[in-house]
Amino acid sequence: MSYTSTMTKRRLTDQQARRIQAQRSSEGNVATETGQPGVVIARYGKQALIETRAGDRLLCHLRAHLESPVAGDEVLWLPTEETGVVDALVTRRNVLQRPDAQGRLRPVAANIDLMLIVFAPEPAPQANLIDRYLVAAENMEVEAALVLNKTDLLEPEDKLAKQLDRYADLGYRTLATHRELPDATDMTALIGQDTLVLVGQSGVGKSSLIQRLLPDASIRVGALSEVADKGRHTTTTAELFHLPGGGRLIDSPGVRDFGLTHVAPEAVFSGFREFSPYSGQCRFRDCQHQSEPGCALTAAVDSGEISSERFESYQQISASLATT
Ligand SMILES: Nc1nc2c(ncn2[C@@H]2O[C@H](COP(=O)(O)OP(=O)(O)O)[C@@H](O)[C@H]2O)c(=O)[nH]1
Ligand SMILES: [Mg+2]
Ligand SMILES: [Zn+2]
Repeated sequence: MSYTSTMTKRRLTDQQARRIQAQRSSEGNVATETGQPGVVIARYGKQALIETRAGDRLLCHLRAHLESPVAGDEVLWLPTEETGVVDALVTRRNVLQRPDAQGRLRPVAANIDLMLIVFAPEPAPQANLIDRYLVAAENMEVEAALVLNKTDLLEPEDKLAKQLDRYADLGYRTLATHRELPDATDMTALIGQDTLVLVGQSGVGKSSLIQRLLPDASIRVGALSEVADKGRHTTTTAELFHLPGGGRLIDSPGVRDFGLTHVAPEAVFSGFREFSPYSGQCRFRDCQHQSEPGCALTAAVDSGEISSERFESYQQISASLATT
């Protein structure tokens, strides 16, 4: 039987991926030779919860040596006697990665349209965390938007509201919200039909935001009801949710720190989008943008074209790369 045969190539070439896309778009024509298309809802250890094209959910095993699938990944799976097995990973458009406790880079979520960076008055934002996420987003070539959450806890004249405005001035979409607001249309307008990943410090309200957008309690319980040993996995895995109006949200697990050890210094520069007009404008080609004469960036800070907060943030992130 075809489903017992193993594919020689686990990872699909772009051409194969396009073929699968084509097959998916032509009604009812499932690729029997290469398995059936599915999307990863969440990965739990050596298994992945897959949603089939028919909308069924299936906890699948993973073929050995298969690159680790994560929430948002497109896969091909094959039925087995008990459940199924993920046989191949469709080439990703992009992948959000971050280092684990041992400093190894791990995929978190794939095929993202928009990164929603959530911050709140409580817990107070870590220095530079928003900018580190923005660097990651710019380098993934994924649009980023900022959500100031828990505005019910905002003090009058709170500097976080001004910070949000500063990001809006840079051209990022922004939103201020909290969980008691009766209507979430501004959130749903932001999401549209896209696949979003929510990132931010643990405790800023990412999971609560998603719950607010999901009307049905049974969806809320979500994938975890189908997996044994829930406690251990809730804190370590990302999970994909479908919204009633279309659009998909990926909740990413809490992280204490989002290190950017895996990016090149030039990538940090290009992660600060307002710096691009000054690229290559410094007197010295190898300018470190610290206190060199003729530095175009420091001149732009002095003239107010670049905010000193962002410039400081850039310097701190750059310095953190140098020491790791
Ligand atoms: N005051 C206030 N608390 C909130 C709000 N949203 C969530 N919380 C609380 O913040 C805590 C962390 O929320 P959670 O959604 O688990 O955060 P996550 O770690 O980012 O997923 C919980 O105790 C929530 O009840 C909000 O809009 N206002
Ligand atoms: Mg959470
Ligand atoms: Zn410079």
